[in-house]
Amino acid sequence: MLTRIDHIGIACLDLDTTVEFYRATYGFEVFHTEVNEEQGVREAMLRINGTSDGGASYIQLLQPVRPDSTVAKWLEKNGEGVHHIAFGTEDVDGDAADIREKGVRVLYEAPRRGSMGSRITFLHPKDCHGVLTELVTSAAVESPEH
Ligand code: CMX
Ligand code: CO
Repeated sequence: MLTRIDHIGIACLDLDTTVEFYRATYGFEVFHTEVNEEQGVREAMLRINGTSDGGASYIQLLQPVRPDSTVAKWLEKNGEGVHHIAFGTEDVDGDAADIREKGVRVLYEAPRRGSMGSRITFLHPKDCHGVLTELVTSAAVESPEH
């Protein structure tokens, strides 16, 4: 079951400048940064609020680290802006399977690694009324001792 908004993914040209905008304008601080080589991004997670299911909600700022990455291609076409939304679930495998049964294309056979050790998959935007949609099970939910 999808129980929360995990994050909103925003594509930007320069991560440091964009992080500074979110800090100076809204007071949001960086909670975590990492490079995800597989996804081709350097990212900053800005934690907005915690939720009762052990997860939290974030703004995910994404800067491409290679020109052939999905985010680089998207930025070239669209410029900076909202790239995807992500729903949180305790069971990304089960929810992805259920959604696939409904005829929506799930992009990965099995969930891959997302921010902070989470497990993620994506639904094709053309099957979701134009919205690239990510499903996330956070590491905190799977191993609450961490
Ligand atoms: N939101 C909405 N529509 C999108 C989109 C997005 N982010 N990205 C692409 N599309 C649309 C395009 O506009 C295009 O539509 P038209 O045919 O009408 O022009 C269509 O989908 C195909 O787009 P494309 O530019 O040819 O791109 P690809 O098919 O090569 O890739 C997708 C699209 C969704 C398969 C790819 O972006 C993908 O695999 N995404 C999942 C991984 C990802 O986004 N990783 C980065 C974030 C990592 C993280 O969150 O941790
Ligand atoms: Co994301």
